[in-house]
Amino acid sequence: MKKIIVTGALGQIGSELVGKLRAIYGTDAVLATDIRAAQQDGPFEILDVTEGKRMHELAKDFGADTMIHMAALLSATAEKNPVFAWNLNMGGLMNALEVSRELNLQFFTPSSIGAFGPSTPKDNTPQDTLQRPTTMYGVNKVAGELLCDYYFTRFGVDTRGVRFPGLISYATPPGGGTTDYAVDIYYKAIEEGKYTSYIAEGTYMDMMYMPDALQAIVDLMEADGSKLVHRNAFNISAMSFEPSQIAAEIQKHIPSFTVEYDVDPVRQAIADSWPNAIDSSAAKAEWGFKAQYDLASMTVDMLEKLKK
Ligand code: AKB
Repeated sequence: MKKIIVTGALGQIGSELVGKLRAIYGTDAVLATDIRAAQQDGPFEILDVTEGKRMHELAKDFGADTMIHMAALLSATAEKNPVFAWNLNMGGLMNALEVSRELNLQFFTPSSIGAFGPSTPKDNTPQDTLQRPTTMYGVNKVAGELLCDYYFTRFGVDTRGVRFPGLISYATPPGGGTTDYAVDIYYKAIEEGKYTSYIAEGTYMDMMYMPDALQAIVDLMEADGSKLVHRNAFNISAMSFEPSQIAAEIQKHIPSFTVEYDVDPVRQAIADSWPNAIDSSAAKAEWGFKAQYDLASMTVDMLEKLKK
């Protein structure tokens, strides 16, 4: 990666990824784009990813050799507006893949644990398994995984990607996801000393701390392509927990912290359709995926950073 265009650069992952990429490859090597304007430390352009011609022009003028396509609606928001989600998630991805084909760009886009469904094995979910998701987000993610495979086998585009679990960060709040409770809980623990969870006790989901997610993107993009068997949609996870376990971990630092439950049926149904814990062994074997943070070390870091 030398000249990288990032879509969705102001989103939960994009806003931290751009900083990391600029630290590694240089400020001017990363063109951040998003549908809304923002003050940036480096090159920035407004881009609606449903406008393929503008995406092509921006990537070409920048001299990009890499596209990191992050712009997408998350699971809960997509469920509220499925038609818009289809148009944005699939239209944006098609444009990004086409621009990558036309300009011969290396390509990354994330899939998600949302690409699995209720008939998927719930524990130690294999890399290659049944995928019949019951959400629009999941339908988009499965179709996206297949499209990325297609662009590699049909056109030779160097497509790569992972299935992200819920991502937890102190820097940028997520928006519209099912796993967001695991971020909100830290904010509320510090601000109010209590949290009301919209996800029921006992609901396990895979999670990862943002620094590990960003490192995974860089590591996969830098990996030797000849060693990749899967290329796209690698299962990666750092931990799996349910709400009372993250609450107990926070209580080790804030003993008075309490949690109540007021379950949101929409997000609970989505969570119930996802795995408890996925198997990341293909990512470990093919490109050396490794997470540094577990629940305990992530909690120490989150609380320390948020208190500041
Ligand atoms: C969401 O909850 O929608 C995302 C995801 C797991 O893809 N965080």
